[in-house]
Amino acid sequence: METYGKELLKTFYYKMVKIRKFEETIERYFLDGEIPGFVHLYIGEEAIATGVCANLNDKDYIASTHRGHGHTIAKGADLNRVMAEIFGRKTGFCKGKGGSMHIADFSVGMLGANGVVGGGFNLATGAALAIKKQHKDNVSVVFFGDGSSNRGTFHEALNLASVWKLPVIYVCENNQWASTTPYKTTTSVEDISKRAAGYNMPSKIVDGNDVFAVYEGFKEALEYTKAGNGPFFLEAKTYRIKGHFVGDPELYRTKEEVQEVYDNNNPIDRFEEKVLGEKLLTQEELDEIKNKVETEIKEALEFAMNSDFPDPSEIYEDLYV
Ligand SMILES: Cc1ncc(C[n+]2csc(CCOP(=O)(O)OP(=O)(O)O)c2C)c(N)n1
Repeated sequence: METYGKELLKTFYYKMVKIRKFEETIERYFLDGEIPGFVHLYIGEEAIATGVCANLNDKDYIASTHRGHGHTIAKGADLNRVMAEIFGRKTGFCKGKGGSMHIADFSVGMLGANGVVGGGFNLATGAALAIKKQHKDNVSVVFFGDGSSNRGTFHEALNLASVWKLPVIYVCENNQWASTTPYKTTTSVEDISKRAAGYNMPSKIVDGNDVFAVYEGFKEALEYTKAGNGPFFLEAKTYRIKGHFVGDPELYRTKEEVQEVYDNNNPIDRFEEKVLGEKLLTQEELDEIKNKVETEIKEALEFAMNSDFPDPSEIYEDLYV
């Protein structure tokens, strides 16, 4: 393992706790009927967005999924506007007309969550084509679930990215479930990354619940891609701790299965144990970060709650660019 400075360690913790607390807050308000539409939570997968985005800057692009809050927060989008969008308020990124699955913040390179499973592949690959055509040195990243790797868009995008040697990194979040379906019952390979070989693309598997492993695995991908070699495939093994969406009765798996992961393979607990055990950070430093996050979430909630809903007369605005 490489040596980590305190600032980076604090960033890891800050981002993971921010995502976790944000998602817990959204869950509560959704169940109280305060949030319209649908929400899919990223709880348990925080180390992936955090470890990947810690390697990126605002000029790099990411394309996200229906489970996109964590990616958005990790990429540095303004929390107030993320919250406002989910609450359907005018001050949100899509003026409250998109909601959870349509959050985008181009100012930090976040090209968008996506209600279409597999919708991010071609967006991110297209962005990588633009980077290449413009001779820039940034990269494009797409986060996607194991289930979406069975869509045609996955195969089309990987093929062209490889042929054209595009600066794009495919980050598979293999959380072992696609809605109600265990991925092993629908997917021809156990490791999704095996599919990269079919497109002549190097790949790597990392423990997606270990932020250090994700950070280092992605760094390797970035170095490869930035050197002009073309795309790279990173598979992060993880687990979806919450239901597919908030309100999912989860009749397809046992509570014990989920609890086992929550208790023994929780990315935030694992990080705390490591940094405290190896005396890399103190309990006071962790508490300070947790308090900062609590304050930010509270402020974002106030911002959202005090914002107006869009006026029905605006419904046809912003449909075309
Ligand atoms: C094109 C398309 N097909 C089906 C759906 C319905 N759907 C929403 S999420 C989902 C499962 C996605 O599984 P995966 O890609 O593994 O992501 P995860 O939910 O596990 O993060 C499905 C089938 C959809 N939104 N879009």
